[in-house]
Amino acid sequence: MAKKIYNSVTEEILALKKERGAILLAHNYQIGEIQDLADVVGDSLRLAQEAARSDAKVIVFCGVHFMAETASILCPDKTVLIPDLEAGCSLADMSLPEDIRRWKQAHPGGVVVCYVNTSAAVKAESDYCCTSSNAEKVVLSIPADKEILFVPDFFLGSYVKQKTGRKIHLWSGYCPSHIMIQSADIDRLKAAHPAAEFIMHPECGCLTKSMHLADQIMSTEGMTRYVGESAAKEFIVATEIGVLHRMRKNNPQKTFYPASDDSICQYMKLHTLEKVAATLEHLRFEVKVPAELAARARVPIERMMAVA
Ligand code: CIZ
Repeated sequence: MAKKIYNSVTEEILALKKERGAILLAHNYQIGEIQDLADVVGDSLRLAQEAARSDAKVIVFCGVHFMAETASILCPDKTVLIPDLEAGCSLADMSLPEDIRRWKQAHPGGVVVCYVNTSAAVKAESDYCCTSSNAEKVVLSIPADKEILFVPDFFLGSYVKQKTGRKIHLWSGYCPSHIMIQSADIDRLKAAHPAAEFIMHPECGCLTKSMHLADQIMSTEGMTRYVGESAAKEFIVATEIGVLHRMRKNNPQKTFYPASDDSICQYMKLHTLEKVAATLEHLRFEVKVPAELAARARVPIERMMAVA
C-alpha cells in the first residue's frame, strides 16, 4: 500500500496516534516539540499512572528506558513503545541487581529503598521504590529501628537522610546531568537575580553546598506546580533544562533562569518528532518486562503508591 503523504510530521503523528488508538506520554525533560504534542507531560510516576488509567492499548513513552519499564510493569496488557531504544539512564546503570543482593547480605535486616531511576531487575531486589517527590515519606513509613539501604542516587539519599534523621546507607550513584550544576552557578545567578526564588532538584550534585540557599527542594512535578502557585515572578531552576519549556509555556508572565545550560540529559533528547512518527507507523520499539520479573518489581512500586 502506498505511504500516506502528510503536510508535516506533526500532522502525521496526530493522524497515526488516532489510527493506532495510542497515547503519547512525554517526560518533563523531553524537547519542547514533543511536550507540545503529548497527551500528558509529567514525571515518571505520573506518566506511568496515566498509562495505567488510560483506555489506550498503545502507549508511546517519550522518556528513558526505566520509565517505560515502570509503565510496562503497571500496565502489562498494554503495548509500551519507546521511540529510541538507546534512551537509557546513566544513574539507573550505576546499580545492578547483583550489587543489591551483595549489599543486602552485608546488611542483614536492611530495608532497600530504590529510587525510581533503577532497572526493573533492581526494583525486583528492593523493598520500596520512591521518586524524588515522595522519598522522604517512603523512608518515614519504614519502622524507625530499621536500617535503610538507599540506592542509587547519593544526593537524593543524603537529602532524605538529613531530612528524616534516619540511619541510611547510601549508594554512590549520581545523575551526570544534575552534577553539571555547580554551587558557583547558583551564587552567580542569585547575585544577578536577587528577587528570584531558587528551586532545586534533590539529584543536584551541588546539593550539600547550596541546599541552605534553596527556597524549595523538589521533584520536577513539584517544581512545575510550585512556580504556578508562587507569588514570585522569577525563578532559578536547578534541574535538567527540558522542564523550563513547560514552566515558560504555563507561566508566560514569569521568568525562568536555568541554573546551568549544561544540565542536559542526552538520553532524553534522543527522541525526536520523526522517531515518534516512525514508532507509531511501525509500532516499534516495545519495552516489555517479563511477567515473573514484573510481578517482583511491582511490589516495591505498589508499596510506594500506598504510602505516597
Ligand atoms: O521521576 C522522575 O521523573 C524523575 C527521574 C525526576 C523528577 O523529579 O521528576
